Amino acid sequence: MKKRKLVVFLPAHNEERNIGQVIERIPREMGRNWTVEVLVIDDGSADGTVEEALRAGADHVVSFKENRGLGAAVREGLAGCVRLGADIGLMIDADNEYPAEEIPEVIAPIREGRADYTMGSRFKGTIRGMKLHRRLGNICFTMLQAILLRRMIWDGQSGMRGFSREAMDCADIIHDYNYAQVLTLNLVRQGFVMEEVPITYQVRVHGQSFIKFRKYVGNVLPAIWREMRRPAAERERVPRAAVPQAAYAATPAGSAPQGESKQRYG
Ligand SMILES: Nc1nc2c(ncn2[C@@H]2O[C@H](COP(=O)(O)OP(=O)(O)OP(=O)(O)O)[C@@H](O)[C@H]2O)c(=O)[nH]1
Ligand SMILES: [Mg+2]
Repeated sequence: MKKRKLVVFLPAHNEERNIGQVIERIPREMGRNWTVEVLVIDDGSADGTVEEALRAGADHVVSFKENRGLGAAVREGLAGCVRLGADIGLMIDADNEYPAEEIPEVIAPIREGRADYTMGSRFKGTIRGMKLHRRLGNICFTMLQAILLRRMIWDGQSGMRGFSREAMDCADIIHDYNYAQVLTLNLVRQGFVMEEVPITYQVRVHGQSFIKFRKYVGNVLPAIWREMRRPAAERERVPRAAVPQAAYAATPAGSAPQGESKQRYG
């Protein structure tokens, strides 16, 4: 029986003090029928992020020559998962704030065929150390998405998300700066089923958040506007009641990504 594959990908920019710990926390055993691979998207880091990632056991690294932004890195991560033949992709921040050992729970709704897109929800789970203004910012941006999609969302800015193969194939991130809101709007409006899973979150111990309020709002709000103006091509919805494992076919690794990047696919 052909094994199924989970690719865990980490967008990273100058995370040499954190990325190794995240990779070491990733469970490599997911049951007999599964293989787990780790892909790092290094967004022009100027420190030892890549060396640390490889030391900790990363299987594949894509390095952008220059910093392109988190949206561009996540776009490349999703494409990389598809190239590597992943049945499921799981994105996790490289700053060691999210619980890599809870990956099995976060992808469970996809494995069980209930969802195409999952978000590890801090607000449904446990939050340690998040400052008040960050909480409020998260609540406001989450409410905006909930209003636009007319459904309940608990945590629209999570840095831990799971994707079915089909969701990875169809996801389109409209800007390079960020992905958090526009990716959810894009996938849900295409008809993909989203589910939130409670997770345990601990604010970063090393390094700095890249979020600068004015720059964030100035980039994210126009991108949400542009995303919402795009026609949402509703997919033909085929109910996928727990698809038997053998029915999934892993696609062979495809062509290399375009542009300024260096790859070390294992
Ligand atoms: N691709 C890319 N990733 C970045 C950049 N800046 C930060 N990151 C990565 O994005 C992830 C999240 O970064 P953070 O700075 O913690 O931002 P955040 O998690 O959205 O915000 P916080 O709530 O403050 O933690 C980490 O894995 C970073 O390494 C960047 O310029 N490009
Ligand atoms: Mg963070």
